[in-house]
Amino acid sequence: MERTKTEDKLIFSGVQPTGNLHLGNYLGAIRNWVDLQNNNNCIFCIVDLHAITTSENRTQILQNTREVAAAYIASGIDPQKNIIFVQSNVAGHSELSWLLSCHTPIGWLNRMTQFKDKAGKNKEKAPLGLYSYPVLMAADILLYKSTHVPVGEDQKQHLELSRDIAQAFNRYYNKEFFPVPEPVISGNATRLMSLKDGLKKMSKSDPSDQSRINLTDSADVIVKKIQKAKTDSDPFPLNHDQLTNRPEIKNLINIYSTMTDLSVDEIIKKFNEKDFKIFKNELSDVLVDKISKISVEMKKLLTDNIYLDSILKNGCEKAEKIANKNIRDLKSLIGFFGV
Ligand code: AQP
Repeated sequence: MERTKTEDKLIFSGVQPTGNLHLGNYLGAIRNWVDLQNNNNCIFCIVDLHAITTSENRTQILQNTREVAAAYIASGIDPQKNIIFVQSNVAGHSELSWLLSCHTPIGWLNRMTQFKDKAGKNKEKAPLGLYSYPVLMAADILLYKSTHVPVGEDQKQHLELSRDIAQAFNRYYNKEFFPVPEPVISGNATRLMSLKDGLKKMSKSDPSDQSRINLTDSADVIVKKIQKAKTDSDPFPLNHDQLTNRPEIKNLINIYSTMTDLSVDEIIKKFNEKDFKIFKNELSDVLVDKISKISVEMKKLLTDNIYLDSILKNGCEKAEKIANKNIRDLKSLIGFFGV
């Protein structure tokens, strides 16, 4: 029986069109959204305004935007049931970002660890947009009066800030204008690590293609990357304790666990005393089975820009309708002329 959506819940999430979408983006985000769409109203955004906060991501933005749209659809997000659209197509994101920034103390932004990581040593030269990125993220969520936001480990602090901004705004105008958005933590793959270094996050921007499984990788490439994934010279762990100080092994077991829904203990039991090669072969099989299907579908979708663009235009119209009303109400609450 088809279940009806929970009308009072509105889920918002997004991915940056920065190229090289990978298994971490899928297991840590997109796959969870596929489950959420069945019972909830969902808005899935392609956050291109966020992508331009770093100079290396400003090229190929159009191609990367279509790649994210294709990944959403190929992974099972239904464009008829949900709103899929591009952030820069709805002016309300930038507008609300400014309005919220006037209610955001600089001290709150100074605490954001991602800015410190991404700006590196030369903070004085970092763009203002990278610094105020979390305010834009708050605007993305609050523009639609979203109630729930699926977040990965690395976005938790930003969501906390969105909650603080919503509360500060509501307090200032003495009105519950924005719902205070709740995090949705789903799945157990909160953070996948690089296949080459178990202490580094699997990331689109890692210069080494071998560090990640891309959603566009073919079956052959997936098998090769898993074969070459870093391990160590010790045998397959016999228990949890033997995972200590073995981040690469832990990561591969975590990936297997997330893909199969077997617990780490069950995996250790299944493979202990076996050669690592056997584990890696099975891991490859599991990944090929799922990811190469997505890859084939993505490649097919990417040959049909007319279809992809029509999905995004349609999504933009739906998103704009909600956004425009909320912006109008907000301007009236602030007391601006002409509303
Ligand atoms: N390694 C990961 N493990 C689990 N989840 C991950 N996500 C990203 N990397 C991992 C989740 O994917 C969603 C979209 O991420 P994003 O596009 O906003 O950018 P990001 O978090 O900065 O992802 P990347 O891949 O690391 O990109 P770059 O290299 O451009 O910074 C988010 O929900 C994120 O948690």
